[in-house]
Amino acid sequence: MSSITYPKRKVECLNGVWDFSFSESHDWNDENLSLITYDDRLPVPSAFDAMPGYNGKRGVGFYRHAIEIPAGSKSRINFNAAGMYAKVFIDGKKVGEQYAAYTPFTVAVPVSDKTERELVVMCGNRFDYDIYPLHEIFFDFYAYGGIFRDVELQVLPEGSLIEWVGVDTVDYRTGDILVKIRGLNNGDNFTVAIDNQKPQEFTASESPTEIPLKITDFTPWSPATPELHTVTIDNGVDAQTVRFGIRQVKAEKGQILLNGKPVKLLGYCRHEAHPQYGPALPYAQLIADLQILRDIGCNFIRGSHYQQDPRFLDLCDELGFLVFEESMGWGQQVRHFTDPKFIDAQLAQTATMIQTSYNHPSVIMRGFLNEGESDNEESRKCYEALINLVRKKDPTRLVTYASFKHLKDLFLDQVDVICFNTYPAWYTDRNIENPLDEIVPCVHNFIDGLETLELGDKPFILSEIGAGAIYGWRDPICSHWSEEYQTEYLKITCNEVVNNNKIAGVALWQFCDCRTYRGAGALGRPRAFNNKGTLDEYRRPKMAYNTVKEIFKGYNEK
Ligand code: ADA
Repeated sequence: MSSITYPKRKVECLNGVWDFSFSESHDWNDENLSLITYDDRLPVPSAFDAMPGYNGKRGVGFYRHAIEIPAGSKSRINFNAAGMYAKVFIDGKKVGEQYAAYTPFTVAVPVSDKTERELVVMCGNRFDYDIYPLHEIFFDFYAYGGIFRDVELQVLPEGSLIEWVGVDTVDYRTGDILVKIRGLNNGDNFTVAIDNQKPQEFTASESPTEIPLKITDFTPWSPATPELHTVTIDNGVDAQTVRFGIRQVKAEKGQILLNGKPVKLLGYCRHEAHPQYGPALPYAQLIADLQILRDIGCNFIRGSHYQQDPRFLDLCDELGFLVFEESMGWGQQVRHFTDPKFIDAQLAQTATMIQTSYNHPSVIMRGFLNEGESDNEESRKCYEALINLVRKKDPTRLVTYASFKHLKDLFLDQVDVICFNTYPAWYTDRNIENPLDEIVPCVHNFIDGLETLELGDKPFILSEIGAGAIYGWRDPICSHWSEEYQTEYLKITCNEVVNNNKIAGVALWQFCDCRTYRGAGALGRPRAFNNKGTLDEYRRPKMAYNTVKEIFKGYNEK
């Protein structure tokens, strides 16, 4: 089931085949839709530029769909993601827009006495910093356009709505939880029901309303026991059921503790990507990816480099994976971190991410700004704003970001977990004959350096490390790009991770190959793919698969 349901709203999934039109030249500011000719049909969800008719094209895609809403009813449409940016129109009138590709958004449908309504979503995929400062041409993952994730129509009841429900574990040993509710007004009567038990009655006295409760019969959520519960809030008019798990995550003495016990995080960075679908992955693919990760012996996924599909997080909750969730960012610099437009967009997408994934027990840590210029004093304001935002919005998760400035990073003292992205033995001096010898000393140098900086008490994670291999490229001299080299590389890395108790975890770069830059940007990316996957883009295992599996499984069986 979906982890959020609305028992008193009429909910309709709008996924299906919609009318479609594409224009390479349409001006993004031109909101007159009357001249658009819908000469094609496309699935929703889809990335239109991953579809055969529009592969690689940049411009504006128009998706159109007829919807039925009872006359005079209030309603809204939830989009789980649309890229790179989108405007939504009902009956030709703009009702909302979104400038954050992987971030959900909602539009209110203007009430009408007509039942038949026309929904048009305009999706732009041209790079333009002024329109969309969050995504740049230099990012090492392909920027698609389209309606990437599920679309849902909700016909709303008349009266006040339960807008949001969040559940905090207060004590994983006793089952004490805190239920937070947004949308209730002072004096409103409402009920709270845990799982399928009898509802208890309450009266709201503040906003957000906070209700302490105790679950009596439970096993704390963990990868081995992914037990889930539900809470239903009902104010007589509207109701919302959310799913949660009882668990606590803490950083202590260099370790990550899940329900009081140290856990070593073993896993991969994963893009939501497939050559045929771009980021609009079919449900079966999400499940297949998790089956593969489980087969390798992983308990950990870094959702690189943007908010993941809520269906994927639902599955992580159900199957027992631990997730490092991050908002979109890739290698941004001081010029971004000093631009109020960028900062505002960054804070907004991160705040939405936190609100959306609040009840997923799988999400144990949150980050942002992958590989930003975090060794520069001028970046401080932006980093601190994000760190404070994440802590304030959700004090129950760990705060981090993936740094490639390593020991020169200026903000490590402010995070709960130190995450370094590093590529010893890959991006290295061409005069080194045995680059693989660099891996272990590089990792030890970080650990020693963190001790010297008096940061040794914070858990340390290798949030990226890896080597490229072209699927099927075997080479007796074990050169760069060969499956042999990647296998050796990951063998050394994984052995170090499982045997070194100063390493709290690893997110190997990366789960599977994925499409990246086109043009000269791809010079270091054969096939225009990032080839550091342990599987290729069709999820065919490379030679390293069994090596990583043997090491992770060996560790898990200890
Ligand atoms: C970076 C980045 C990844 C990828 C990787 C690589 O660390 O965070 O997205 O680009 O490098 O393959 O070089």
